[in-house]
Amino acid sequence: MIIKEEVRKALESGMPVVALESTIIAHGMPYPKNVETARAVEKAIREEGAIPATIGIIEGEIHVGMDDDELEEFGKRKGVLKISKRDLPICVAKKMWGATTVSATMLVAEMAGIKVFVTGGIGGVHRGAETTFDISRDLRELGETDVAVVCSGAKAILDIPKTLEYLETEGVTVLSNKAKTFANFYSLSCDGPVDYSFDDPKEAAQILYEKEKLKLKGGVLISNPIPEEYALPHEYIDSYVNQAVKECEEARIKGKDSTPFLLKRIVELTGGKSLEANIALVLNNAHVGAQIAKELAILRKENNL
Ligand code: PSU
Ligand code: MN
Repeated sequence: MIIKEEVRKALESGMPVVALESTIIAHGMPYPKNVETARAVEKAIREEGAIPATIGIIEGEIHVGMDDDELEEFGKRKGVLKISKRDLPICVAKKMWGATTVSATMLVAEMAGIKVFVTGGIGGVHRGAETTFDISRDLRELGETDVAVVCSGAKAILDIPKTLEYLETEGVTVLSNKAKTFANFYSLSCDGPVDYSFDDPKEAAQILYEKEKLKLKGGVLISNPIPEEYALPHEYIDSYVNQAVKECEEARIKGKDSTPFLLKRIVELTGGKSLEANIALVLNNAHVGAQIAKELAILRKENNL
């Protein structure tokens, strides 16, 4: 594992570090918006006083923290693999390029000692999972790996109530930032309630800190709704999501290819509106995630954890 100097120093001195995934760059957004977003997200984290660490695999080497050229390469290179937990050893052995999903990024973040990770939306239970069994590895990883994931809920292409049920089965603590409902990715509508909401990043950090002290295995999901001015009306986006899901089935696109197909198709159907929303929510998550990482770093330092 190659930890970028700046990230290593920050970790050693107990400064706040925020992990970022590379699948959203390589498979979640089109070039060049993907690279612009990756850079803007890193900048947002720095503005809050934390250090960003984008995670990905370059020629079989796991990188924690990337420079601008590496981000660019993840954004435009052809044939970058989409890496979930099961793909990690293969990508390393074959010395290939791999973009890490939420599950693989969580694993690497935990290995590196990073406590907070920011993304757009996690993977979850797919619509029709009762027949396809398509449930993202992300949910199991949240059950097992000690990293807090700040996101705008699960991606809108999924079955949100079933995703929430699965998170409960996995024992994942779900916290919602200033909202009583689970964030609904592109929109502000409600597909499910969240039991606990917080108003201040300190509150969220306190919960992460207590969880660590109790040595409870597994992640915490921090749900952060899209800023109101960027939210898309639910009826508007849902019709396109449904159309894309239908097209995905008709084209017999399955497994790991379905999420990239759906996101791309929804960008086309909305004339780019979904992409703008996706970028806005990730950036907002970066600010909130960095604030929580900062508060957590203070608590850990004060208590010599
Ligand atoms: N969030 C986004 N865009 C993305 C993803 C998340 O805004 O592209 C990626 C994450 O890497 C997540 C993956 O882990 O989609 C889920 O893929 P799957 O449904 O195949 O598990
Ligand atoms: Mn899947």
